[in-house]
Amino acid sequence: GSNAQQKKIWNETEEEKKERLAWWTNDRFGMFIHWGTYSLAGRHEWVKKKERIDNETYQKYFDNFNPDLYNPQEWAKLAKAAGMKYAVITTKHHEGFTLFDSKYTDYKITNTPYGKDAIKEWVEAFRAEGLKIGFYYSIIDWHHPDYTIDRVHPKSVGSQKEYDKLNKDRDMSVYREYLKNQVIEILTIYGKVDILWLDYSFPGEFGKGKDDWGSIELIKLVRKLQPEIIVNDRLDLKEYWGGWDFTTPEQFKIKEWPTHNGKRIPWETCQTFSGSWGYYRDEMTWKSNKQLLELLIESVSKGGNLLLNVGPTGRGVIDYRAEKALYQIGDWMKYNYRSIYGCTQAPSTFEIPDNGLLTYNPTTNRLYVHLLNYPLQNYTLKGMKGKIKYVQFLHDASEVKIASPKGHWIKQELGEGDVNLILPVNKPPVEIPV
Ligand code: JFZ
Repeated sequence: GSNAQQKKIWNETEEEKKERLAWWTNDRFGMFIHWGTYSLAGRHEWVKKKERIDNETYQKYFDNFNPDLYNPQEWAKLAKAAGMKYAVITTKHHEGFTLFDSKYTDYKITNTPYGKDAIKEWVEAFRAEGLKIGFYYSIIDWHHPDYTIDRVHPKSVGSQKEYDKLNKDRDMSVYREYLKNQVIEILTIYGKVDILWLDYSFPGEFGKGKDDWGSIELIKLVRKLQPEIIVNDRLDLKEYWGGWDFTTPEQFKIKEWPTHNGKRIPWETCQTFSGSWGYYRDEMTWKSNKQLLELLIESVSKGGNLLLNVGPTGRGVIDYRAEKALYQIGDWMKYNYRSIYGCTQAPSTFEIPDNGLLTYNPTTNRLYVHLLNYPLQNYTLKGMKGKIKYVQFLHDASEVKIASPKGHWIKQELGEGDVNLILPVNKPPVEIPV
């Protein structure tokens, strides 16, 4: 067979894969949760690397980890209120600390003053709210004694010699086994897991890729343990069918639907409220509600999902700014969810209007026009004549009249196929602060 055929590591058809991902492509909106001992530092989840903190000094965050206000039911209720349908939590981030009770390390939550398995409680709470559950697991590990220290990371490029010395007693094959064992744990202890979010490969001269992680063996194991699971693309297996399910562009706006080998692929962008994934007390660049909503709408308008991140504090509470914004997003979702769930990019026969975004539900054949700025009195949909039967506002189902092109009082040049909508002068009061 073809090259791609030879590279198949498990025999799912394209149709079957589509089926397996159907709930996820339908649901569109999830909550990302970055929580670990770095939350106590309160200055970014990369603090250990950024400030070159050694294990001994970093230990204070472990010794003081005691989230007395941790109440995952509240988190789950918040996610649900925001209109999110799934959530992904860091079972272990790069710092190496596990929020679950692992047999393979002492560097775990059950050995902190908190003393309980936070993942167990989390899974129960999120499942109880009807949310799908996902596990983020960092394949990078800054704590494990056999993980070879990477030469290239922000602000710390040293000489090769220096790194050879640091790594002389480290053995990646031991770490590989550890990583595999922990992935087995998170995929067997907690029942069905809907998403696995592994993070991340950086193949290259100094980086780590599929051979370092044992990616092929690992993904086969994952598929065996959880046949329905949906996995991201950070194992460095992009060329392997079955090696990944969706791609994960980060903190930038997607220009268009991402492709691989010429085909549109499932994608999810993950985004932060402020400039950090982990709780960052002094970080002030918080996005506005309007910006956050646009991230969601824009993702769906290009066929993708949004995984919006919260970084709970060391006491186990979601920052009030994120909480407030999520409830307000929920207010919007309450009336507008129909333009998000089950929707995707509109067919190219529909031209994207000025200051607008289009989402489209292929099942109901409805087109949703998102006005990013409310225009004065009329709005032109170019090239849509004959393609639209009826127009209404989504929030209250009230009719939006289509101006008749002949004898229309608005003095405006209309193109042949253009449709002109007559809008109320005032934006209808929908009680959503943005
Ligand atoms: C990674 C982590 O380092 C970060 O702390 C956070 O967990 C985020 C979700 O994922 O950061 C990355 C990983 C990959 C890219 C960018 C940031 N990338 O491929 O562009």
